[in-house]
Amino acid sequence: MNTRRQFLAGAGVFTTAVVAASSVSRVALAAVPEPAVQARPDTMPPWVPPGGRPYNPVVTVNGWTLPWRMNNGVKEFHLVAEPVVREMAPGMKAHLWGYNGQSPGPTIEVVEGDHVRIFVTNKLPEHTSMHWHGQRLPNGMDGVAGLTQPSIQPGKTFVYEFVARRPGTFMYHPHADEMTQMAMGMMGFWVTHPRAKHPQISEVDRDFCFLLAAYDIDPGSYTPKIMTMLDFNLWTWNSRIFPGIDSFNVRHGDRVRMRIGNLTMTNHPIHVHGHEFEVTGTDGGPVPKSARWPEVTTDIGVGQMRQIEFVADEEGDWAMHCHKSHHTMNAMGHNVPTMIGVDHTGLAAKINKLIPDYMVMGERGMADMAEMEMPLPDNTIPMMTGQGPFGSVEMGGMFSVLKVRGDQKRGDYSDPGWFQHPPGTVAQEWTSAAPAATRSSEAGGVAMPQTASARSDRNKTSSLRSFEVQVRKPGASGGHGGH
Ligand SMILES: [Cu+2]
Repeated sequence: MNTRRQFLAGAGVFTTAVVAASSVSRVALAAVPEPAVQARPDTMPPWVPPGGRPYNPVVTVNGWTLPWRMNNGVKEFHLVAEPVVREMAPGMKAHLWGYNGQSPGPTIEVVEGDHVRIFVTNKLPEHTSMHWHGQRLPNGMDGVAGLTQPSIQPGKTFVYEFVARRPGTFMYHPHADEMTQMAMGMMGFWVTHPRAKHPQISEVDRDFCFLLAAYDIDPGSYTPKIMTMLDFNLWTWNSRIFPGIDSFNVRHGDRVRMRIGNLTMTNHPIHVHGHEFEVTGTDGGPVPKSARWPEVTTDIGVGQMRQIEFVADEEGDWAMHCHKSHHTMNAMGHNVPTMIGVDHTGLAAKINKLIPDYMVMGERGMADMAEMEMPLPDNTIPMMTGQGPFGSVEMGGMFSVLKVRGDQKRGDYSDPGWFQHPPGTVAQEWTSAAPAATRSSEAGGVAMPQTASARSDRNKTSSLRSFEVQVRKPGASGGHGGH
């Protein structure tokens, strides 16, 4: 995680790169703003715009905001679709496709009513397009290759132009060879701030955003398997996995907003410890205050965006994660048989003759995985990892920590370190005698007495099967296999 010094060192560091003249004509180059490129995977401080209408900028977790230039009243951005190397966590890099040096691409922030022009340059080996997910815009700007525009061929630049008509949380991603391009990490966030005080949009002290993305990268390799539909093994926030996801550092009493978009192939119930939040906005805009209810977990469906808000009024280090437990594990956490209760005695010695460093795991549960020192393939993060102040937290994937501190300064997003618990407020071992549990009967009851025929069918495959046999004419061949 970021130290304060690293965080400040990263502040405002943007490098610019001119698109190679061979890929874009000189005439176009003169009109297109230089694309900003960011190679660091750290959380960049909020980008306060130098001009235009003011707003309270968002912070993209392990990401950054794309600078723009004003051109006769139009906000101009330049996105470059290109292969990138993304550090998913220290010790693991992935070869992805993204925008302006990163996956996900930089966050675009504008104000309701802004006239926006976005240049999109394609430096990929295949065509692409850009869809502005959730926006009201002219149909021809919607970015669906083949339907609303020709695709952007390699080396070409397209320009999109529209007015950001409604405030809210949006995403951008290709609508061309989507299966490949989204599996490779092509996506980004878009925030449109309200132009004035809005009755349903609160002003907040901290405004975070991140995208949920899933990858299937075999341990020891670098490139996602794009044909995977369900069996992903890396569950990421902004293409980062725990322990590589920065903590959410806030001041005690801050009103905190988190904007979350889901571009994976499954839903993610996002759970925040220690606080209740409300969903204050969805894909379609702000939720009316009268329609909100308190939650500690909210499910974010495929293709959806949610804004959650809460007052951070409990100090501490609060876990925050997807509640699907396989989504808080890294690669190697799947396709492992359950070995709880299996006696491995003697097995390790036999396997060790073949594979010297092999260790058996799972006899007592999978926590051994966090402690094991079995060598991993290169470029692989342990399945369960992360060292907290009290030991291993045995997590991976979609997990981070909300750090609420009384002495965090306003606008300071740096990591304050571990929480110092007041004396007597930490769960501890009970060292006196504890009474043995009183156990009730082992046999369960039934809601109603079973019928005689159900009892007699118990040894047949099923009562339904015996019914089928009865109604089928003798000798008739059914369509069922096995008959
Ligand atoms: Cu999940």
